[in-house]
Amino acid sequence: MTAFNSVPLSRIFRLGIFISMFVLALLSFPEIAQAQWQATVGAQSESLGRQALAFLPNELWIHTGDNVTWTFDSDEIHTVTFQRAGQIRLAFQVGCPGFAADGSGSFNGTTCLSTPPLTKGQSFTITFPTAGNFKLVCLVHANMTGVVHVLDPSQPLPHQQDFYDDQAAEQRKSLLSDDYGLEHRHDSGHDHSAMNTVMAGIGEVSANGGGFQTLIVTRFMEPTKVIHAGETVEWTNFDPLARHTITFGVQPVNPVAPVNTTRDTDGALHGIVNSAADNVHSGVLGAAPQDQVSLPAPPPGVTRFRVTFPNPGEFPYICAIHGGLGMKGKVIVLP
Ligand SMILES: [Cu+2]
Repeated sequence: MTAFNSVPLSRIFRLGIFISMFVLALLSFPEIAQAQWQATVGAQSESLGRQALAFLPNELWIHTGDNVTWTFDSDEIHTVTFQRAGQIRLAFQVGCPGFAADGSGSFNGTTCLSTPPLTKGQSFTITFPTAGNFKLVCLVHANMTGVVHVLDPSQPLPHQQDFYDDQAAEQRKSLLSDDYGLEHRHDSGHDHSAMNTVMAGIGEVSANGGGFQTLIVTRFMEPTKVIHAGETVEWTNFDPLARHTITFGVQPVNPVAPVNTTRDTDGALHGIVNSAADNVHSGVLGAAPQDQVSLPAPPPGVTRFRVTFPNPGEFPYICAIHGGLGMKGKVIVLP
């Protein structure tokens, strides 16, 4: 029988010496251990209504042979993806094509590497055996990029892990803070006195030395709208990146195509909700991508959706893409 107090002091002392020698060995030969770096993917407010679409931080300097572990921290999905130079970008459902499995992989610039779409609590580790500057992207969100500078071990690294931890915390705070005043912005260029308007999402894209980081607000800014029978509500998407829908009734499997709508002369889509049993769906709202050299010019996107309510009642709706993050609203129609 061994009791707690029967461990001899000499044994504890020997253990102490052993640990000291081990620590000394680590300090004396730092180049033996391949460094293990940490970064975060995504961040969110407590309500989930603000999502930082960002690698935190989005720029790292490491040595060849080092690993980077990216830990995901949002309910919104993201990928960690390194494409070959010049590779055509594929849909996030497709991957590179294909996804790296089992939580780890290696990237040397010649073969694309992508995680599947991952969420809060999951992580993925990538080894970089070859020197170079490698762009990091999320396949789900266009304006979410970063870079990993992989240097030869003979070159000094500018920062330690502490620096990156501080930078990640700073970037997270800056993206999720209220500094933008986004929720207080108004559609001043569009002021029909007869129109009841709701902002359907807003966001902000920013850039730094590592690439692009984006904040999206996955909320209807006036989630409960009170109107009178016969009136029309108009929703406008103000987000430069995220697409949203206004969906009454059944959520369609494919959110892209509108359901039970007609097109107004200015291009906005329009539905009529007579009763809570009606299915009316905007399809995805958002500005068209910008014209780019050597690519065909896209037509204007559908940014506005109107619904007319002939009858009194309460009509809940949801964004079919971000409902899981709490992007929901209600129209109360008084007689
Ligand atoms: Cu949405």
